[in-house]
Amino acid sequence: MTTPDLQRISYQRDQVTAGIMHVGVGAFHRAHQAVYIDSLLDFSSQWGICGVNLRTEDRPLFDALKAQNGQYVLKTISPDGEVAYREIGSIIELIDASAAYQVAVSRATDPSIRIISMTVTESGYNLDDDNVLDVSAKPIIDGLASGVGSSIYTFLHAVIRARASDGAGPITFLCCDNLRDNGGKLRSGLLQYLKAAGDMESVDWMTKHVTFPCSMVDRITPRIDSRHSLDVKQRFGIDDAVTVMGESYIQWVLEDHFANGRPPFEQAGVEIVDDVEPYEDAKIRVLNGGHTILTYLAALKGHHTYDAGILDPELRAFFRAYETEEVIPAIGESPIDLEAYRDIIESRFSNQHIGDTVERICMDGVSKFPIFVLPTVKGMVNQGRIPVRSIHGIASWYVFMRHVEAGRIPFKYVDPKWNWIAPMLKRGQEVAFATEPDLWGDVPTRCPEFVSTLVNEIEALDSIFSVQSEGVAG
Ligand code: CS2
Repeated sequence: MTTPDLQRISYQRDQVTAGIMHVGVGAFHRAHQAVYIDSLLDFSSQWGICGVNLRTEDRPLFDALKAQNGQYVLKTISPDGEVAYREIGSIIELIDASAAYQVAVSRATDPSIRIISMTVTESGYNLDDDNVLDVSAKPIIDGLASGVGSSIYTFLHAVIRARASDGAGPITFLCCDNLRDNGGKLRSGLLQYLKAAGDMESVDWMTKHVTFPCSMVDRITPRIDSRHSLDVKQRFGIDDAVTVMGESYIQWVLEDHFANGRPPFEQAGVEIVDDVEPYEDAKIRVLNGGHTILTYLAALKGHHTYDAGILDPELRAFFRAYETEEVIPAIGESPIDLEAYRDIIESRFSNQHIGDTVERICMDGVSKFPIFVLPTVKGMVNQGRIPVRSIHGIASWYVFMRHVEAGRIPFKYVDPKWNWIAPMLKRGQEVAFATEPDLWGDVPTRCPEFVSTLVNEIEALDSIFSVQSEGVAG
């Protein structure tokens, strides 16, 4: 096998200035937005990225990125195994706000920063199904009390106040997380936060000077380990502790709603559209929903990687049935060819070369089901149908969590809302889980069969995967 070349940075990095501040420079950002911006810097040097970290637990990664001056190697792999390596240099500044909050806020107040974008995960917005902000969530309580902290709202609040007092000019807040109507959700969450803080001046400034474009982001970005750093070292002699890997596929669809200019995104292949909604809706339901519905069954069957899960004939048939019989009919009319879209996603999911783990996709189920799966459930119920495939997937998540409690899952299930969901896993609490409005909205009241079918499915899967009753304290 010939060694693929490393595509080197072709612009003058020292000439680049930051026009975007990005909060959350994790693997997804570095394999997605930072790559698009990197492509633009050849001819548009004022749109470099200033990366910001808000979370103390992310400091090690952030420090490692900083030690490399924000530069790293991206590896991509196509479903047929074609590999490419590229150097990415678009993150030109890094500020750890978890250690130096005011430094980040005052940098955001520089008029040259015209966009603040973010990837803080679905659970980072603390919104329920009706977009109501959970003011009892710890990061929100802490932020409201002290004016600093890990919540994105606390940071944006500080930025608004500083920009308003400095006359720094309008700004765009760009959400790049997998939420439907992500711009609208960020706006709504921030507005509620400012009101909870009693800061009506900031509400007024935000209303006049901030826009919140919606966006759809897409690239499967597996977690990687030290083997990849070794690979980069051996091939190219580069010490890279924060190298990233993604599938070759990449997509970014953006609403053209920027308060103070924007990069010429089109030139890097970003799709600029008037209405992102059909794209983000399809992506969240078909791709993220497809991931979520299958991953717990894959874990219960002992698969380590997601491709192994979807290549399991039983699980593949289930995936296709879920998409074809429930997701696509629930979406209904769409400008997108949903069957073709499903097939592309199925082929991406089957990529055996990227080793995307079941562990990564399992994490954070409490936040994911209401966003990724509930719209399909609701769509089916609206059509008077019982979403049996969705229910099967939901039951598998529940049984999976019982296995987590019983110590039978060979990886750590990470869910920021574990303490909230754990009591519902006890024997006899199945109905409480199946009727929980924070998970299933009004579906249980509108469709009692949802509850009874879910409880039966849990029982059936419990016996197939035979959790011993003593494993879960009753
Ligand atoms: C995944 C996403 O976390 C998940 O559940 O579905 O991370 C997915 O890989 C990305 O959204 C792909 O764009």
